[in-house]
Formats: sequence, structure tokens, C-alpha cells
Amino acid sequence: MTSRNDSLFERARKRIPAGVNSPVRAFRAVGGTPPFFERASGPHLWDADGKRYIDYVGSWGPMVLGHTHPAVVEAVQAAASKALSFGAPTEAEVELAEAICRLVPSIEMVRLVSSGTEATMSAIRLARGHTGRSLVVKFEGCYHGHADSLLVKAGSGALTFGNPSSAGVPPETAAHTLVLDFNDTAQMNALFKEKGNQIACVIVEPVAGNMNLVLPKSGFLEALRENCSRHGAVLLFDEVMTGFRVALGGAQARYGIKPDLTTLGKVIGGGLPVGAFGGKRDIMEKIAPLGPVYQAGTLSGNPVAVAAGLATLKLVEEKGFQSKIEATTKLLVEGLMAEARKASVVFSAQSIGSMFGLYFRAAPPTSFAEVMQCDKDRFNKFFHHMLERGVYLAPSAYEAGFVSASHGHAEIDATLAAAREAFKS
Ligand code: KE4
Repeated sequence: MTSRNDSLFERARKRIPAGVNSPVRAFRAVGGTPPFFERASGPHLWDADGKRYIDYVGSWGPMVLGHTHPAVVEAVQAAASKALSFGAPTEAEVELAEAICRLVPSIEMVRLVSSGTEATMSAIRLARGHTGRSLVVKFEGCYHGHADSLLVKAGSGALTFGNPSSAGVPPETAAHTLVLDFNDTAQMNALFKEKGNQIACVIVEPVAGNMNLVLPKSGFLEALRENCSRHGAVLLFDEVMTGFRVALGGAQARYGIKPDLTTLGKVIGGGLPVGAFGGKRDIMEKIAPLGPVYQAGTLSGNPVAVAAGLATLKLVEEKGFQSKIEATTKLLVEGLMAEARKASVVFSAQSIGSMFGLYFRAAPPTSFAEVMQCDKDRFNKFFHHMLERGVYLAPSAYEAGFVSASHGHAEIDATLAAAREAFKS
């Protein structure tokens, strides 16, 4: 990596753990020095040495319009010139709540927070408060932020209580979380049969994007819905990543499943800190100060962040937005597969909406175990070849990629040209 990135990384590591404010940014999965970015526009990023990259991370999802979209920058500047924060109600946050409820009809009431973690942490507490039950079910490979109850890996057997996946999470806390295998409907049915009436909620990424991209098998989400309804458990769709990416109304719109609660983030902040949890009115009315489940936040509904979110959603819901970005993403993955075939490299790729997955495996994985069969070393080599050629992919074989509305044919062609070289070597 170039000298300024190296010197900045060295300086950063003195005062910030691993030199980063979020682990995946440290490049420990792929090795090397991460570029320190200075500015962005549309599909492009520029690092501290002025090197330009085509961006397929998009800040891990928020930058669906492309970077520094004029309408969003203008909205932020206008809001900031009036106030940076009140800690009191504003019309803008009512507008954002109304927009979210309109675009995701399963959400009848919503509470804004400042991150996806806050959204899922609050939604879990709400589900437990609403049902009076403690057990939470999640799926291995799905990530829902870093709240204690969610940093849990499978126990000795999937149907036994979980163990902490991070230091600092008390075993007693992890014991209330069960971890199942994504897409394993039989296992889920067996759990509900045995413990259904003890389950407060099931939290799932309806399309998994944190173990690379893994799509739900047909029947999996339907079985989840049916089991939760039958046993009075809350079905919580974590759409922090899939919301407004997999479809305008999220994965729930695409797959026609109505969850009881939904968490959102990323796109609804347009790059600024906004998360949200919402759903059925009778559940949401349990939230303080209306109900007994406490939840709060100094900067929840922050006017500047809400302005960015509102400006972003306005453009995202424009006619043709989703179909255009979906077509571009398809062009990218089909092109990459064609280049890999030409170079006889074992590779597969898939996309859904504006999200995509790249796999050094003959076919896209349908489970966590199959994701683990992907050739990580080949991905890491591919990642660095692409980075050298000015293409910035997610720095881990276990992350999904993102296309923005500002990516056009020029970016796709340049990416495919870089991939042609990378696959050759
Ligand atoms: P945040 O607390 O990072 O805003 O959101 C947590 C979260 C919750 N739910 C889902 C489905 C998510 O994808 C995320 C965060 N996604 C990661 C990307 N793998 C953020 C990147 C990072 O951790 O730096």
C-alpha cells in the first residue's frame, strides 16, 4: 500500500485499537494496509495519495445513491445550518417515521436510533418484554450488531444454549440465545416443537449478507413465519442491510413475508448515523414511555442525520430506481463469471437487488458450512489484485458487495477489465 496510507495506519494504531473504529476495516482478513480515504463522489473513492477506486463497499450499504449525492449534501447543509441537535421532537423525524411506515407496510410504528446495533438490541428487549420470555434464536453467520445477546455462537448442539462469541459476554447472557443453521428448516421445526413456547423472538437476516451473500431457500422464511405465529414468538427481520437494497420494501416485500418487527439502518441514514426498529402497533406500544420496555437515545432522530435519510429515501423510491440498480448489479456479476470462465478459475457470483456475492467455489453457497468451503486465500489474492487496479471490494471473503445508482457502464467495464487481469494471475 502507498506511503501515506502506511504512515497514517502506523499513527492510527498508536491511539486506536488496530488503527480502526470497526474491526473489518483493519484488513486483517485480507492482509495489508487499508487505504485511508479522503473524499468520495458517485461510485468513486480517493485515498490519502489521491489514488482513485471504484467503490463496491458503499460504507457497507448506506451509499445506495453513490457518494456525496448533491441532493443529500444540500439537505444536510440546510439542516445543519438550522441546528445540529435538539434532543427534542422535530417535524423531520415524524416525516422519516411516516416514510418508513409507508415504504415498509409491516411497520405500523417505528422508533429511530443511531445504529443498527441499537436497533436490534432494542428490538430484542422489546420482544422479550412483549412476550415475557427470554429465549432468542439467531442463525450462525448472521450478524446483527454487537449487543451482548447477539455475540453468541452455537452451543455444543444447535438445540442447546449458546456460548459467547466474544470475550466480555457472560455465559449466563449467552445461555438465553440459541444459534441454528441458516436455511435448515427441519432443525428450526424441531426446536420450535421442543421449546416453541419459551422463545421470545427469532432474529434473522432474511437475506444473509454477513457471511457473504446467502439467499433464503424456498420455504425457509415461510416456515419461520409459521412457527413464530404458532408459538407466539416474535419474528424479527433484521433488514439493516437488506432494507431498500434487496427491494424498495426490503426482503420482506420481495419474499412476501410479514415479520412482527423489523430493524433498519444504513440507507435510512444516507451515510449518517440512523437506525430504526418498528412493527406491529400492539408490540411497539410496549416501548417507554408508553409501555414498560425502556429504550432511549440522546441523538435518536438527530435532525442532520434524518435530513440525509429523508433525501436518500426520496430518490430511492423514485420510479425505475430499483430496476436500474438491479440491472447494473446483474451486469457486474454476469461479467465477473464470464471472465472467470475464460480464465478457467473456479468462481461463482450472484446478486439480489443491489447486493452481490463473489465466491471462489463452483456454485453460490446456500449455508454457513458451504460458505466455509469457499477458497479464502484465492479471494484474498483476488481482492489485492483488484485493489491495485483501483477496485475496492469488501476486505473479507465473508461480506456482501454493494452497487450504487451512480455505477454505470464505465465502472462495470473498468471492473471487468481489472478482473480479467486478476483472474489471469
Ligand atoms: P451497525 O451497529 O454497524 O450500524 O449495524 C449492525 C448491523 C445490524 N444488522 C445487520 C444485518 C448488519 O449488516 C449490521 C452491520 N453490518 C456490518 C457489515 N458487515 C457493518 C460493518 C462494520 O461492522 O464495520
